[in-house]
Amino acid sequence: MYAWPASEVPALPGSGRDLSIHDTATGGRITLTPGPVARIYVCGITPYDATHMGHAATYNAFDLVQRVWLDTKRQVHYVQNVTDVDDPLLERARENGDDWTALAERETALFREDMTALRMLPPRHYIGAVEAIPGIVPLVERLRDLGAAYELDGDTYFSVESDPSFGSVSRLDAEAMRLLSAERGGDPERPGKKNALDPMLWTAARDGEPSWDGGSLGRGRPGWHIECVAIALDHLGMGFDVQGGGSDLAFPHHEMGASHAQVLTGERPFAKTYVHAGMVALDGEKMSKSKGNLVFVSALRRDGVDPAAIRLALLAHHYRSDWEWTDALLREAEQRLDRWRAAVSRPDGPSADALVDEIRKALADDLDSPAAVAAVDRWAAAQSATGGTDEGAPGLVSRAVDALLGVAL
Ligand code: 5CA
Ligand code: ZN
Repeated sequence: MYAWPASEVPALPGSGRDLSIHDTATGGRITLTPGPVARIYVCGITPYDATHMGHAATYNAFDLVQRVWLDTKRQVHYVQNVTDVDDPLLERARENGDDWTALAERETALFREDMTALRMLPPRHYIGAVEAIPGIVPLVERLRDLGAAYELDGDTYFSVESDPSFGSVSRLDAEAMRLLSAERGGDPERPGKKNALDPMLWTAARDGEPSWDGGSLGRGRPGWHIECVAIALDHLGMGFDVQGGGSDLAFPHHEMGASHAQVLTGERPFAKTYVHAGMVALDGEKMSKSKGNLVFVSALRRDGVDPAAIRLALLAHHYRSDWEWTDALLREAEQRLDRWRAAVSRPDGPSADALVDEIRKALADDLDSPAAVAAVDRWAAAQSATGGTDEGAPGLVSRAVDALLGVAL
């Protein structure tokens, strides 16, 4: 499906630095040195509600990854999915007496508008679960033929024991996996499974639910993890540079995806690095559609909040930290935006060459956006205190803040 329009990324003098990023699977830093084309897969939304600040924070982190790569003159092959058929979407549609396809289309359209307003660069391939079904079915059949999948009352499950490296993404112990599996879409209590953790690959058609032709699997719909595997393998192949998402995706989603792909291809790794953003909370609890404690990007925009201020509020936090959304953060970001805009609107200012390098250095250092923001703050403070005579400086700052942080001044 179509994604959304790309905002222009201004070119900067010199070249950026290679990105060193925290990898969940090793628990340490990895310096990424992709070839001329960097490959990234970022898990997309399940479109049953609007984009909240938690989603926006996660997509902001991976937008920064793209911007760092573009600044090193690489091309970026970025793929994102939309989980446009899944249990929570069907449940929400049922509760509201809504048509599930209409709900998914409406919320996906709103997501596109939010991403555009926030200057998040679009993926090159934006693929819905439904449109991926013809590619998913043969993968599930292959897993079954390899002995890595089995049938239970018409449903098809993946056997986690078929992957000797199962567990290597999240590195959790069995008990933690079991708890998270129950919380995050798994069914560890279902009798008859070979291993309680085994996830569904293909759900047999159920009354009142949509279903598709599954070839030898029978009619049904795809499981969640195989959806992202099929899309990533189709558009990126094995060994792509980064798989990204919020920290709630490390297990089971990214763990299971890695296992599916590794068993299917006999190769490792699925992704070279697994990168996870922290969780944004509201009133002390993780912001989530199921809890309903949400601040929506679209609602703030409707209230007249400048999307650049929303983006600055996100950038003020390190992507790996868990943090709490408050109105005060937004006020602070609005004031910062005003200061930065005033500073770049002058005809000259203090030299900004060192600032560009500071922003580059901060982002290359595990996407340290708060350090990048602090560096721009210092330049803006110097501009307002003493000014400067460099006529190119305000324009350079504006271009750097846009190219590297996605904020239009
Ligand atoms: N469709 C699947 C991924 S394939 C999914 O998790 N969709 S989602 O709509 O629930 O979440 C979309 C992205 O936002 C995921 O990367 C998720 O980890 C992230 N996310 C969800 N809630 C928060 C939050 N409160 N803070 C930060 N990131 C969040
Ligand atoms: Zn995913």
